[in-house]
Amino acid sequence: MLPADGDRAAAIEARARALGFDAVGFARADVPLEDDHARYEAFIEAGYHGEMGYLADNREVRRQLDGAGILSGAKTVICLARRYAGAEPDEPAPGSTTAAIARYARGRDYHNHLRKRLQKLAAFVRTLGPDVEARAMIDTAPVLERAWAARSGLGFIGKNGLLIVPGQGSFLLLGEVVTTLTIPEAALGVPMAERCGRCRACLDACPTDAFVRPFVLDARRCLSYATIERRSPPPEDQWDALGAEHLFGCDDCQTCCPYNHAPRPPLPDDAPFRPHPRWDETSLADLVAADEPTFARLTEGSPLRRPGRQGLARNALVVAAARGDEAAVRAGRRHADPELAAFAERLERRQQDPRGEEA
Ligand code: B12
Ligand code: SF4
Ligand code: SF4
Repeated sequence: MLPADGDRAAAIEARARALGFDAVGFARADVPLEDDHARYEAFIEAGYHGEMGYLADNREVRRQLDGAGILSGAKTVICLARRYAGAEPDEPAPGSTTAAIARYARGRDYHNHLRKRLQKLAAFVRTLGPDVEARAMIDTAPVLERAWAARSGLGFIGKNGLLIVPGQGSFLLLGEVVTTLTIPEAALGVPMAERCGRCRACLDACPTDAFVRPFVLDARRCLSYATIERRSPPPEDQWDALGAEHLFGCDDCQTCCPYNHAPRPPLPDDAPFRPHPRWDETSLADLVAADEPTFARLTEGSPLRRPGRQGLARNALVVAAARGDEAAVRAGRRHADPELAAFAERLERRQQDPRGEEA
């Protein structure tokens, strides 16, 4: 028997929690974003997206969910968050490869395992009425995920731009199920007021001063962009900031946030986000020297595949130079890929002559 109108939200929430989601919120999908879309337009106009051309595509589609671009006739968006870090007793050893990987990326690729859970939730939603359509999304459609999550009352956007769920922090990933099913008004979330107060720890902690002002990030200056999304080598003026601890992604504007230090429930023991042992067994020199088949094996099912073999090797070289890891830098200089070898040489020259007086 189908749940009565008023019970639908409760049934969906129970199913989402059984699928491992830590927070669930509902919002109208047929009311377009206004302020958030204007912020997004301003971000693109300012060129803050850098080489991420895909962010500038489908600009109108990003305003709404109920058009043909996402799901015609959509009425509701179910916003979900899954926590991936925090409150674990076992931080990786400082100086290890694992410690230089952002927390979300130390285990399995969330695009794969969270998508499967979202698809299961979408399948469940389709059973809740005749002809109900539902589409699961996680970085897979041109959607402003944080803006919808904020509208659904999941949490608030902090000055670091991240969605923070009070009691859970910001080390969480977002996903959505958009559907033609309607949810009673009473179950829709109420957006939360921002709760940063006078704190500005994230703005001060950012190693590259990437925030133009609170809430607004110039992605071109963000180390996450430099190590994951950028296709060209990280610019020399970011090498020091990348330093010894930014092989892939950056958590600096989150580790300092008081919301990530408040007591939180422990993560489930079998969490797919648990650091994969392969990173403790892989040295920076291994990452630098890897040929395509080795890279494919090392990054199987891992977010670290995203920058490609050359990109990850370049990141490893920057970290190696900062750590004084000569074996890794040597592996770079001798690399069969002439671009990598030249990059390793530039790094080495800079180390010997940090002020560039040689030239
Ligand atoms: C492109 C992208 C990046 C880029 C650009 C980030 C950026 N700030 O724009 C780079 C590569 C730099 C990046 C980095 C990271 N990312 Co990213 N990224 C994305 C992606 C794919 C699109 C973001 C986007 O559209 N940016 C354009 C800007 C304009 O939109 P926005 O950042 O969403 O901002 C909106 C709201 O914040 C709001 N807003 C902005 N200002 C204000 C001010 C006020 C007062 C209010 C109320 C609201 C508000 O309006 C904006 C426009 O709608 C999303 C997934 C998605 N489809 O949404 C993941 C996503 C945002 N990333 C995520 C993560 C985890 C990260 C990193 C932590 C990874 C890491 N450890 O290295 C860092 C964090 C950097 C940071 N401080 O933002 C998560 C964030 C989860 C969360 N808790 O918020 C997302 C949602 C992926 C996911 N599915 O979970 N990312
Ligand atoms: S992820 Fe790192 S570099 Fe990017 S804004 Fe946050 S602190 Fe700055
Ligand atoms: S560090 Fe402070 S200012 Fe930044 S998001 Fe957290 S509470 Fe807000």
